[in-house]
Amino acid sequence: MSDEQKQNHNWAANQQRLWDDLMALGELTEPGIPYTRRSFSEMFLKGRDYLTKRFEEAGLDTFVDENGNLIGRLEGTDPERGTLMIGSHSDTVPGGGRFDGVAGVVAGLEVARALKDAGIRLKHNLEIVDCLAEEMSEYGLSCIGTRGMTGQLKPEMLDYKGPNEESLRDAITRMGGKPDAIKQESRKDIKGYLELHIEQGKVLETAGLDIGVVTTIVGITRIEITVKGLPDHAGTTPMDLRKDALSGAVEIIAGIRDKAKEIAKKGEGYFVATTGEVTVEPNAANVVPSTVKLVIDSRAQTRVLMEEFLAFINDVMPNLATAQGVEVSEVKILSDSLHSECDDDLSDLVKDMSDQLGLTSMRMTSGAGHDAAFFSRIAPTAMVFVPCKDGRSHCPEEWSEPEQIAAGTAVVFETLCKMDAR
Ligand code: HGY
Ligand code: MN
Ligand code: MN
Repeated sequence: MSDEQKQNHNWAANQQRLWDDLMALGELTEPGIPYTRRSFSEMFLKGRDYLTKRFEEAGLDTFVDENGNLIGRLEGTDPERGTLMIGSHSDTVPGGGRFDGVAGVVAGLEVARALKDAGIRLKHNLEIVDCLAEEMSEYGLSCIGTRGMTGQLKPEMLDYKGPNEESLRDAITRMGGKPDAIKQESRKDIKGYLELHIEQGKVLETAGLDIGVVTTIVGITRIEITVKGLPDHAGTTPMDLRKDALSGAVEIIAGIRDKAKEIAKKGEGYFVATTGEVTVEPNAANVVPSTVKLVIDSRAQTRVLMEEFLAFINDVMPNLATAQGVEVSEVKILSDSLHSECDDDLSDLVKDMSDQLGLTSMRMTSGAGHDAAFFSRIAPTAMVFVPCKDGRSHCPEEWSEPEQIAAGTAVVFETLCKMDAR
């Protein structure tokens, strides 16, 4: 981005308005844990209240749909054409940042305001969406609102349990949704979906580029592994007589790490796997661990790579525990989403609009999951990445510059106007 563009660009987006909303939302975080607004929490609802007010001020007809998504809608001059959607998510990971997700929601809001400022009424209906629970939630599922809107939230998922044994069904109700009205088929009126998101990696920053045009969004498979041992006195149980579940779990964690490195090194596509959650029972220093639950987050650019990893989980991983004298008592697939492809034609449009605005760009894969992955299965979908500082994300250091967000928003604005004219 040229210095001249940084100073006085004539993009549609009002940079200061965007930035003020982002920083105000960043203040809505659990006390002492920057920046945390977990889905289904009271703090999340505070963020929803802020967005609702701003949506209404922008003249959007604002409501929560049956899936728990917050939607701001502008009827088009020719509603029969269907709906164009700009969305992302306002929930965060624990100790997350101020940009992941919420930058995309605020960008959509800013596009709506910029259209109003310019006196532009689209032919299509326009919906700005804050998708419920994009991040992996305490109910064992991510992208909950988007799955619902696109007919991919299976009925049995509503019985998933969260804190205090609350069902996902009740949690969605608490967010203003109507779980009994959730359909097993997608909305039919969505004719295109755009999502601005920080890259959450350092490819754009390293290459000195302004915009990432996303091609593939990795498939994500999350697996819960339970390792069973025997609780015993840590002092009186000799090493060769104990059944220490954690000793088995650490071998599994190391085995998963090594298998992921082996697959990634093949150069046949992007692959990563993380053991991000470990629960030890009874979790006391003087008790031999009886049970360990691991949650694995694995991501692959192709299904072939994911199948290779799943074969390792099924055929090799249990032996790592038995070698330590304990056993894997359960392997549960929490979610299994295929990789998804953004729409070529719409992505070409994003690239053309970036060029037209004098912004540099490249096509790239997303190692992060996004709401766009679910929309891509039901409507033409494109993602606009903007750089983030040092590629950091899912941490308080997450940062992107005001003009970087404004540039991405301008690309979304111009792309939307072209989509509407088609
Ligand atoms: O985990 C992810 O990829 C996304 O940030 N939810
Ligand atoms: Mn995230
Ligand atoms: Mn995100």
